[in-house]
Amino acid sequence: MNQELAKIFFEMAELLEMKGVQFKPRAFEKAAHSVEALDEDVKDIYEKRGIRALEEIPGVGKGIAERIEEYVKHGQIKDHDRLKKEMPVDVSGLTAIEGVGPKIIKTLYKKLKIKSVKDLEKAAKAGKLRNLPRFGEKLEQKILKGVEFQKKSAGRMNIGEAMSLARKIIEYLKNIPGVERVEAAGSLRRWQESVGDLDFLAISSKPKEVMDKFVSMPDVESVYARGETKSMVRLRGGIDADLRVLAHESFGSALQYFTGSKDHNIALRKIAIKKGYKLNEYGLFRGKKIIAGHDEKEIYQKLGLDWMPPEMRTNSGEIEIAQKHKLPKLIDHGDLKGDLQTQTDWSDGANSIKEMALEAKRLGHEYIGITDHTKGLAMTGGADDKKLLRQMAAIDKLNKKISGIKILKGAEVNIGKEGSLDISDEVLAKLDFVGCAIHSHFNLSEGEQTKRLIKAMQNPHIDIIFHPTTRIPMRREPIKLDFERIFKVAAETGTIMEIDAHPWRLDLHDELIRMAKKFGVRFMIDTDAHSVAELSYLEYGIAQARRGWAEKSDIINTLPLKKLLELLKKPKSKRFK
Ligand code: DGT
Ligand code: CA
Ligand code: CA
Ligand code: ZN
Repeated sequence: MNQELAKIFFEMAELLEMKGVQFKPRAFEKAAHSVEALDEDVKDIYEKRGIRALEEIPGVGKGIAERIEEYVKHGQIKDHDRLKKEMPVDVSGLTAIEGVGPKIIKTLYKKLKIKSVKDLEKAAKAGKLRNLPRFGEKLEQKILKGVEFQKKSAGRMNIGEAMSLARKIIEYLKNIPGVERVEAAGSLRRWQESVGDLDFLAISSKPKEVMDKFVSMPDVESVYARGETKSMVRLRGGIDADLRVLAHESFGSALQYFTGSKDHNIALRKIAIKKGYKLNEYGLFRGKKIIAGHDEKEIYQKLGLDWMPPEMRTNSGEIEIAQKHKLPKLIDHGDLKGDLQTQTDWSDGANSIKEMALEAKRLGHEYIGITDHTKGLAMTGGADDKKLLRQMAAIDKLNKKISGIKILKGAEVNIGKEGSLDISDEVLAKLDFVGCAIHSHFNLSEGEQTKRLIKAMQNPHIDIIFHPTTRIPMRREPIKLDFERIFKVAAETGTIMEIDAHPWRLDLHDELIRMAKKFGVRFMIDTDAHSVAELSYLEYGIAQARRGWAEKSDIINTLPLKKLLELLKKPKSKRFK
């Protein structure tokens, strides 16, 4: 229920914003972020522990808790319905398009009765947008580009959403009597940033029962096919899922086959053929005799390869180095010692510094870096020099009170159009570490954009570039950058590149991580959390790093606190030499 509810709250925030209501939109947005990232379902929280427990969710006050209660009880929220009646538009669809916000949606609806992305595309193609107040041809083109970009990823689901959905289904399947094992395969097991459908594999002594239960899960919207050993369903979340029940002796080969990628499988099959074998989802065969199938590792070994993590299986060189037994040892889940990009209620986060620190401690971190926005990002209430100094004093105080976690003083300094920073060097010098990021002027030319970022990297106080390409998966294209130059300068100046782990960032992403590593660039994996719940997102960044073949030593926040501080003390150009 969390995802549904988060979607409603996001929509209410946008609808209230359109009406020009103050403050409330931010409250709904914060609650949406918080609910979206919760482990426990709000329905369970409410049914087990009542409305009081709902109020304890960060970013959820009394008013919002009552609406959650209303939704659990009645499946709808009256205020939401009322808002929708006034403005019956597909808010989440429209706002997902780059350049389209609440104000624009309002104008589009009032002037042209545009309700959906389809309506919008039609109007833009007909040149009807440019004449609207404050629109113009440039915005019309931008919107059209946004629509096209989104079409490319239509029908796919973000990894964060897909993973939490899949985990729930796996738990459900594991609890069915007779089920011995359940695994997710496909793009999800490879931690690809977007997922087309979910592929589940199971071993069970009672396949029929598993199929019955699978097709009648509460999440199922419709059933495409129900067979003895294979079923396919449509889930309410808007994605399809397959389940196959297998015998022990072919589970490994099925897991290998259905994990893919397809290109990786085709390359493997060629190797098998060369050796005189046959490879398919039922096993590796010599003639009619099965020589491997029970275990995935065995398949690779019999083909003369080392086993490799699913994240690497893209047929982009991994097979060749597995044949030479030279696979890298990838950074692993559990290797990180802390999180160095987090926002608090000092800017646009939902929680206090203390709450964030205590949650980081609970997660087993040694340190947490607080990096609130700066004044260039005015809508977040970002800090100027003075406010940042006050925050630093507050963190010093907290560090004296709290044990078991070190709070590091940082900032997410805003990069201006020409690469200027909005905090003075004097104050930057006082922070434990400094990140900076681009949040505006996304449409500059490659030359201008590259120059802009290089200028920021050349500042001796800037330790790290946060979400370097500013892209948003399935929503916003990356800014144009000359990555060879960027990574060269990053390596020369000792500027760290972030792997932003937030599932709606993943920036740098796999391919760029692999490229940057070749230049000797170092990385940090951070959550970009804006609430305590989002501090759990590190795993998505680790997965991207693994997809980018990064090793533990490439990632700065695998260092324990003491080593990290020693590193940060050195002048940045000498850190990695
Ligand atoms: P998705 O669902 O689009 O995010 O991507 P996948 O990789 O999960 O693809 P899916 O669900 O169509 O199929 C799961 C796996 O099954 C795929 O990764 C590799 C394997 N597979 C599917 N079709 C073929 C095929 O035509 N040839 C080979 N060799 N393998 C295939
Ligand atoms: Ca799939
Ligand atoms: Ca599939
Ligand atoms: Zn923020």
